[in-house]
Amino acid sequence: MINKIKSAIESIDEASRKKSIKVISHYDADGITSAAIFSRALQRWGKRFSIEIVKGLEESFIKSLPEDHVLIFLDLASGSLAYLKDKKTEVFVFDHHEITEDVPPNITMISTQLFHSHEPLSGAAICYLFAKALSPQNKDLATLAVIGMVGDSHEKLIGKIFSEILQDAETIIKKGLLLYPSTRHLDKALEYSSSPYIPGVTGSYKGVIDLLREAGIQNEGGKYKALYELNDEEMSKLITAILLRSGGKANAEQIVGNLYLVKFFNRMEDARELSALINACSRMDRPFVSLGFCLGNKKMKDEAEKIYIEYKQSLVSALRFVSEVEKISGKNYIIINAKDKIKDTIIGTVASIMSHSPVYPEGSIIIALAYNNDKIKVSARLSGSEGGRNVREVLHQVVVPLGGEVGGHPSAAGCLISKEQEGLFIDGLKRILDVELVKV
Ligand SMILES: [Mn+2]
Repeated sequence: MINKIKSAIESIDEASRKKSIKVISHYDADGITSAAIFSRALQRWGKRFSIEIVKGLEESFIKSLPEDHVLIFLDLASGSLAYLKDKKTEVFVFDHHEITEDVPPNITMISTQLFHSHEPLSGAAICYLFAKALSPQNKDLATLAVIGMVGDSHEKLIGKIFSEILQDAETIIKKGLLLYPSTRHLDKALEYSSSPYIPGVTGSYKGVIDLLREAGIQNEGGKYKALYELNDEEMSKLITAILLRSGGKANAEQIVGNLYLVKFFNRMEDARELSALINACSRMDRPFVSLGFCLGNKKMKDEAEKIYIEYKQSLVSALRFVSEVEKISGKNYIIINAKDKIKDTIIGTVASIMSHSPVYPEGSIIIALAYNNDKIKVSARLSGSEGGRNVREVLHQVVVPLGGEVGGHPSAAGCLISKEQEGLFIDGLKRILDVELVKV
């Protein structure tokens, strides 16, 4: 891949002599960190460029892109090659998503998908390889690549390339409970974090104190250590105490893993927390604030932290809305049509939190809808960890006849439909969900 990157650098250099560069990146934490890495690298390279952050690539958007610019896509576009092949300008794609067709000749594609037996890398990690090949000075951007890897849940497997990125970023890795931020006082982190959800502890300060006492973790002068400061014995006692509380709903594999600690704005931070903060800004429609934050702008940092708090508040009110609103429910499923009461950018998170909540039995299907202008964002989740019906397949059966496309996995999937199809979609969904699956 590194040779492909080097030749892409030459091609971009050549093409950008006559034209200005337009970078288009995805709005999630991986896309924002990709954009931050790329813009810093281009700036140091002395290139003229502009940046646009998008939720996804629609045909009309691609058609509207100027052909007097060099187009560079980050963390997206692998599924949109059919629209891009008619562009009469140089197109570069740095991505890791599935490539759905042959790469047309006008597109230079740098993707982990093109290399068999390649380790899974996020978009930001690929952008970092580009930046580092451009100049060793860009090594200081490695932290952003770590945040991008974590943002896309690619951090579990530490392959050769990721391991080098972790080293470049001087990351501290510690095995422990997957609770973030691991840099915050443990009592507060346990009380406010819902992942993992600990019955009787999450949301209850008294429950937190009981749990910590049970695990033998003392406070010093009224203050608890942060999770990453625990010694091995304390960490293992805490994990055992949590597993006992979960009543079999959690297992060690799910709640134990690597904590990644990176230096950001001169402080030790949990990469998962930084990724959550960046995502929050995008979901609150302020992706340029998190981009500024990633680039080290102090004012944007303050702004991003404010937005993060607002985001958490809007999640809380969305969850309250969900618990109070009338739902369509049947055997093993529940449909919530939030209309314009919940933002389309947070409906997926709301569905995920519900699927982890003890309120819904294992194997329940949760489907949530929210308006996005003239479209409706649909998010489907399967509750619990023991499997059940394939929710991607369920959506597929309803949406494909309506002319839509479904993305995701068997336990978490989503799609976009037009608002006119609201009634048809819900009726179709009920029809398919009400069908009992006969086991053979
Ligand atoms: Mn990505």
